[in-house]
Amino acid sequence: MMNTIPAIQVWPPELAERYRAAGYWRNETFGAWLRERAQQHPDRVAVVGGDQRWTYAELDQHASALAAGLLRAGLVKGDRVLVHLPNIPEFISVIFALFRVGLLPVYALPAHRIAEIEHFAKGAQARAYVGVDQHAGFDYRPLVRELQSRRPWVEHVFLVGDAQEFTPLEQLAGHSTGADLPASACQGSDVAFMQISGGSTGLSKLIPRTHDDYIYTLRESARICGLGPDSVFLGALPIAHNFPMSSPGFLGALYAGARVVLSPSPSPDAAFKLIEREGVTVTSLVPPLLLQWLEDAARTPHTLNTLQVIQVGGARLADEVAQRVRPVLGAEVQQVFGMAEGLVNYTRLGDPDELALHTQGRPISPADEILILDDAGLPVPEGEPGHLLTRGPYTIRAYHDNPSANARSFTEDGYYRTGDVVRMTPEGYLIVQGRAGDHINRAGEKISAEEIEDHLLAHPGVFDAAVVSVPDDYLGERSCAFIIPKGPTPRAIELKRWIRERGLAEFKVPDQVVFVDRFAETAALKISRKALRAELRARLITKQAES
Ligand code: AMP
Ligand code: DBH
Repeated sequence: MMNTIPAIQVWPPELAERYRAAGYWRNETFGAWLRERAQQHPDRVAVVGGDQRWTYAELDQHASALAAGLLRAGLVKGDRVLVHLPNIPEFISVIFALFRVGLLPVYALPAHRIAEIEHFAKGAQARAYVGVDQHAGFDYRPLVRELQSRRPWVEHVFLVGDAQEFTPLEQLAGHSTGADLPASACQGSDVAFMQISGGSTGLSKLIPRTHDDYIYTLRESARICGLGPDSVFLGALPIAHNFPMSSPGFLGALYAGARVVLSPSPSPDAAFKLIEREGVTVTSLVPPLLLQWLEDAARTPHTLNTLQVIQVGGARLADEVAQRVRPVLGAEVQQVFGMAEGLVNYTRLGDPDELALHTQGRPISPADEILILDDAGLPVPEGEPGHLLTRGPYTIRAYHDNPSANARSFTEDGYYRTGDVVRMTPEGYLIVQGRAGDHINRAGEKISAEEIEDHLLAHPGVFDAAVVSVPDDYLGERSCAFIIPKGPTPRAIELKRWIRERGLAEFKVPDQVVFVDRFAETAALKISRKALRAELRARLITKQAES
């Protein structure tokens, strides 16, 4: 079993030196800063979730005890651990336990199913899995059994709740306090964890982030978003997502010494109660959720007047919706345009409406380098739309162990091709126009057309398949699968069930299925899938407009 991270392409030494000299990278580590906070303000509440309420000292102790248990179980520094947890306090104690001893979390979303989990287990060569027995009506234990039978190197399984034949997480922490462990086994330049990409082409890719680069974004994000000891951050979206994790998210909130409140669901029902009870000041939402919140806020019995900032990101926020935030929720809207690969843009608090409501913000760092290029790779004239490329002190230089994706996604001089089409205002703010790639941004969840097509093609009744995005009033975009049947036409519902049974996350099930006899000539002529998808999408949108 390999337990070191294969060399990743990192920042060139002269750039790394510059980022250190500028004070962006401070050789801080997750394990160490949590310990510092716990020493500075041990009795301040750090995390609230379910019926648990932990102070900073308690969070630090939980993390240490779990860390000791993980080492005792035989895991060693550098091992990767799948973290497949919903919004519960254990999410936070587990990842700090892993950080403390140099084990690397690989974050999966609660919505992920066996197909995705197996893919991450393989890509990261994960030796352990941490999850829950059940959540939101889904029993994860059969998934874990299947995982171990397919990927036997996932030797260790720790579960919150009724663990059955697996190890209860509680037991892992039960034996020792971990008080003898050092605060951190790492240095700032080490990889701390792996995030997952939304998977714009093919399957999700693993994104290695270092302590130095991620902590830099936390520190700056907390500052830009005005977080301090009195802030109360609500984790409403699944906190494994990069946005509620780090922009500034629950990690930025903890870094700033604030309180983190975890909601089991982002629905207004669950969230509004917590906002009132805990005096929540800031939260992050995707646009469709914001719509729901705006709708429900009008008739909720709960008081929401502690809310100061509502951050919205993950997908384009319509200007008209942005405008309704202050009158309805009494809070300032802050647009966030980011990506797990790195670059994050914010509108700044107090920005004039022209920027706050109509742009997706500007980069965190003066060292973020932005290129906006035309199809030929030349800079567009000022203010014109083009492909966004970026590099900087917290944007990765390569995906984990994935040479072909790296060749596609990075230029020779280290720029990341975001796949987004943007234009820049004279103030240096970005407006997201759309994207060049073929993924579907379904309420902030990115779905790869290619991945779903591959699964559809495996169905015996499918001759060919093309998956496209369609504008949707509520979701922003929904997915539509065009299918050329083979033999008798299968029913749409059967193809949807097929996708579910292949063990894919529910959000990847096509929202709409359209059967066609053939694709246009372009496909027969072997013009790219991209052109085909564009053509089908245009046809569908025209039809939608006519009906
Ligand atoms: P992911 O690959 O899952 O990290 O998603 C990152 C992508 O989400 C970006 O490259 C954009 O395409 C999209 N995105 C994130 N925030 C916004 C936003 N505020 N407006 C429009 N698109 C966004
Ligand atoms: O969509 C995203 O991935 C995203 C959105 C806002 C993100 O990763 C982030 C902020 O950090």
